[in-house]
Amino acid sequence: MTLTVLFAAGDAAFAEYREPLSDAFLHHNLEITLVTEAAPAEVDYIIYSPSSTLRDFTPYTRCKAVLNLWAGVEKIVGNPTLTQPLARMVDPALTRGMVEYVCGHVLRYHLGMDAHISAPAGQWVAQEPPLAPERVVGILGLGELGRACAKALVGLGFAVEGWSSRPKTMPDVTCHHGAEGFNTLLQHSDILVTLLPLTSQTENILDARAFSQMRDGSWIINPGRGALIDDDALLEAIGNGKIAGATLDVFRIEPLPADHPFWAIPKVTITPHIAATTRAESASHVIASNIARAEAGKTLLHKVDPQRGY
Ligand code: NDP
Ligand code: OXD
Repeated sequence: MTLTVLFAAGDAAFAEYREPLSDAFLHHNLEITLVTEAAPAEVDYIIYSPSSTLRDFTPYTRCKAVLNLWAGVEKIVGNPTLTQPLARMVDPALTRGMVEYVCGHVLRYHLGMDAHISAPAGQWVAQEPPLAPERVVGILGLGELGRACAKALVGLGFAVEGWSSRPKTMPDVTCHHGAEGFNTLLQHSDILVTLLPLTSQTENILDARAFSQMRDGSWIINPGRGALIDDDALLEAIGNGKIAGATLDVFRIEPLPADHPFWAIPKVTITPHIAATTRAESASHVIASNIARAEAGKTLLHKVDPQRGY
């Protein structure tokens, strides 16, 4: 039977995805008509990204699943018209990208690289950074991405601690959970990485109270979501030296408006939501294999729990 798959992720993405998706469908023995427009009642699956104009899922009565091209689902999970199962993107290439981004920025702060990069010519100031085991990297969120980053940082020798909603165990990682665990992680971390989804529970989780618990001169790396951080509280914490530097990849408004104060602060490094991009070839295989699973009557992988919001 031929399935109709609606690509609702924007025209630019369609140009990028059309061929890799067709190859992946073939690879998974799926007969699929891939379209950007269709009568809603004839659509079997929807491939979605927040750049889509699709907001009302009600008419898609035959649709068996909505497959998000993004790992984060905060822009769709609360849609009251979405009654179809939602799967988010979990992809080895995306995970690898995040591991590289996080390790790169952790090493930059750990080694104090900025001091050398921006040192005036002729300035010969030798510093001895601590070695990795003396440096605690705290990771908020021990999901697909947080766990992979934790493992890589352990491999580099860092003392890694993590925090999640439910209790977890991980080799060589001190795992915390709950409100008390959150405070402990903040108090221990020299470098704090935020890899939480944005939900009503996590919005503004890094606020003035949280910053006040952190070590003096600690660093923050946020590739999670902009609204995890209270921007004003971060500006204040940087201003008073509590936070020595922040690398931010995600923002409440993207692109970050030109007049946002973050742009003017040298201690803030801004990257344009590139920590881990979804790459068409690998993501297409994830989508195709999930459709193949659903068609074989198996449960969808990476299904979002609407109650939890991630
Ligand atoms: P997962 O859903 O796999 O993991 C989420 C983790 O956060 C889990 O460990 C979960 O705990 C924890 N968590 C959620 N809510 C809470 C809470 N209230 N208190 C404590 N812990 C909580 O997500 P991923 O690792 O795949 O992705 C994380 C986020 O990274 C995405 O939601 C997205 O926002 C961001 N992202 C950013 C990208 C970029 O380029 N900047 C690219 C991709 C993703 P538990 O395990 O107990 O459920
Ligand atoms: C995200 C993504 O969720 O790029 O940020 O997948």
